[in-house]
Amino acid sequence: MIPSDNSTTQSPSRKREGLGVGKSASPSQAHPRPLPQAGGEIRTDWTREEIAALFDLPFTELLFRAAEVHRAHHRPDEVQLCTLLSIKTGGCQEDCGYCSQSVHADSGVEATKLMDVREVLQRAAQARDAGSQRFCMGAAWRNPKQRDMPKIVEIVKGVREMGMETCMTLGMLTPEQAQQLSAAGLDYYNHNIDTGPEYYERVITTRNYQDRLDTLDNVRAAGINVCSGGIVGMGETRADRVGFVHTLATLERHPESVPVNALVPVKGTVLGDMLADTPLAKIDDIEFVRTVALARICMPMSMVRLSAGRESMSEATQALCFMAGANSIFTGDKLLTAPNAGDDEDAALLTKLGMKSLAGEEPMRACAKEPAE
Ligand code: SAM
Ligand code: DTB
Ligand code: SF4
Repeated sequence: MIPSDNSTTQSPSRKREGLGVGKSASPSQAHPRPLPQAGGEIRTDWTREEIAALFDLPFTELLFRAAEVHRAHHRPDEVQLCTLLSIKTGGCQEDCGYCSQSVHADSGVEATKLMDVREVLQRAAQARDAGSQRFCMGAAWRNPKQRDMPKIVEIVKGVREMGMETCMTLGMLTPEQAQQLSAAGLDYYNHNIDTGPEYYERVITTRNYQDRLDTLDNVRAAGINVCSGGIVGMGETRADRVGFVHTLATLERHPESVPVNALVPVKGTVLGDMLADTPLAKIDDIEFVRTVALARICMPMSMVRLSAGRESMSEATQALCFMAGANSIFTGDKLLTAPNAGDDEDAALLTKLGMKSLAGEEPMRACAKEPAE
């Protein structure tokens, strides 16, 4: 059981050679230009140059600034615990180069139908009893069909009635579908921009960056909290990581949650196969922590979720991510199809670090409730 304080409860480019097995930029040695201050001020006018300059800071300085911003808005000893469930696995028509669930991948993941409502609710109850605060449900769809919506709505209502927060990730949404989910009481919608705009088309060809941003707009307009982040370690350069943070940090309102995934390289996927046995097979730990720190500095009030890839990260790297401002994780031994760290390991790590489960409300949501002056 995770330590908790419940006192206040709450074609991929089919051109594989084009996928950017490029160089990661190395941090520059000197910083002659003045660097932006990182005092926790909420801004949506970040420039790429400012973000790049922060990225290039000496690691210790970057970590210190991120930790300062973190403390201005969050309790540094608290971590939010979320649980993931794949409610419809595999057989997805999209060609995301990282994904085991794409029909274009030869990953051995079997396609299933949408799970029965009862089974989903049973799994949610188990997660709640294990200390999880939010139940995140994913479907391997390009977009939900209208015929799927009644069942999805029933699931959202059922999980909420159990006292858990709900999050869904179902692919692209029309404005009408977003409204339907909002009316059902959905708390969060996860839809990742995945990477910077320039690298995006090297990873996915069946939809474009603007499609992702349009869905985020539809979710926002429907009044659902936005969860949007991406994946580090897909062979992108540091400039692409700057573009990724820049896109999120310049949205009209920052996402309430920003998942930062480390690529889980899956055999049979374009990226898993392409990066295997190359120096880019695993993202450099320090570069990953830098990306987390940047997300924290540029989006001070958002929950930054240390997402996929934790099972292959050392305790020390995860601890650095928490120092850099990560304050949310997925618990349990499985993500959607890939393995996760597991409750026992997480409980041991959080105990070792003296961290506990988030007890209060998320800053961005608490802030949204304050009456306007
Ligand atoms: N089909 C929906 C969509 O793509 O929006 C929802 C499910 S999809 C699996 C959710 C997110 O998981 C993706 O946007 C991607 O960022 C992340 N993801 C998928 N496979 C991954 C992998 N192998 N490693 C890291 N993150 C991954
Ligand atoms: C997110 O950014 N990470 C989660 C969640 N949103 C849905 C998904 C991670 C998937 C990892 C690969 C898998 O399990 O297949
Ligand atoms: Fe489909 Fe989502 Fe996987 Fe892309 S990431 S192939 S949209 S399930």
